[in-house]
Amino acid sequence: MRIVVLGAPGSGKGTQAARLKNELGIAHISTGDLLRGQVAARTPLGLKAREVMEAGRLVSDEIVLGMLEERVSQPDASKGFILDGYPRNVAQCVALEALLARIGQPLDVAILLHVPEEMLVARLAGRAAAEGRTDDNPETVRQRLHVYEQQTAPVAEHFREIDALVEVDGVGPFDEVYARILRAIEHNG
Ligand code: B4P
Repeated sequence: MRIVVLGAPGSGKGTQAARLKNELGIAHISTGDLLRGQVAARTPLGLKAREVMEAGRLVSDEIVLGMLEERVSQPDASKGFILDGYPRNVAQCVALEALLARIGQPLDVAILLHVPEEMLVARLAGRAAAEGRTDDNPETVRQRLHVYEQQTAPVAEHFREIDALVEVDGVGPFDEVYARILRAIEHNG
């Protein structure tokens, strides 16, 4: 099964995708985690990505696609995967469709998590306090939300047009949101 999880920063993509991975026994591929891994390892790619991430902008499509292609070719992704944080703009959406066609693994469903902006800001402030992620400061969060509206929201529209989009209310306790996602997959996957 191939699932895309879409939503604004702080909507719960990473949180819920990690749980889905255990339930469905497929790989969880987070482009944010892959990039943070490169930053932590101080690779040339990570050094380039770090500044962009700290400014709340998107890392170049070419870099992210290269990482993704490498990741989906690993054995644990052969039965399927949950994509968390990809695609994030229309060009990445086109690249993803070409990649999935090439590897013969078509998309089953795209899940869009809805959370009001004031709640997103509060969640990310909570994570900044708890984990100290450098891109969770208020100024960067504002920029990330802007990038989401401008560049990522059109991706959801694309999935809606091809009848692959399922919208889920992302407000509420973790377990409740998770149950809604499982129901959405059962009915649409
Ligand atoms: P990501 O790692 O994708 O960061 P994110 O959008 O904040 O989502 P994340 O999954 O971490 O958070 P979640 O909503 O689960 O991207 C970071 C940066 O990497 C980007 O800004 C960009 O620079 C770069 N990047 C990544 N992918 C890229 C791509 N494809 N192309 C280019 N650049 C890319 O959770 C957030 C918080 O909310 C957590 O603290 C969580 O505990 C809390 N939360 C979740 N669900 C909740 C609930 N139901 N109730 C209360 N709190 C909840």
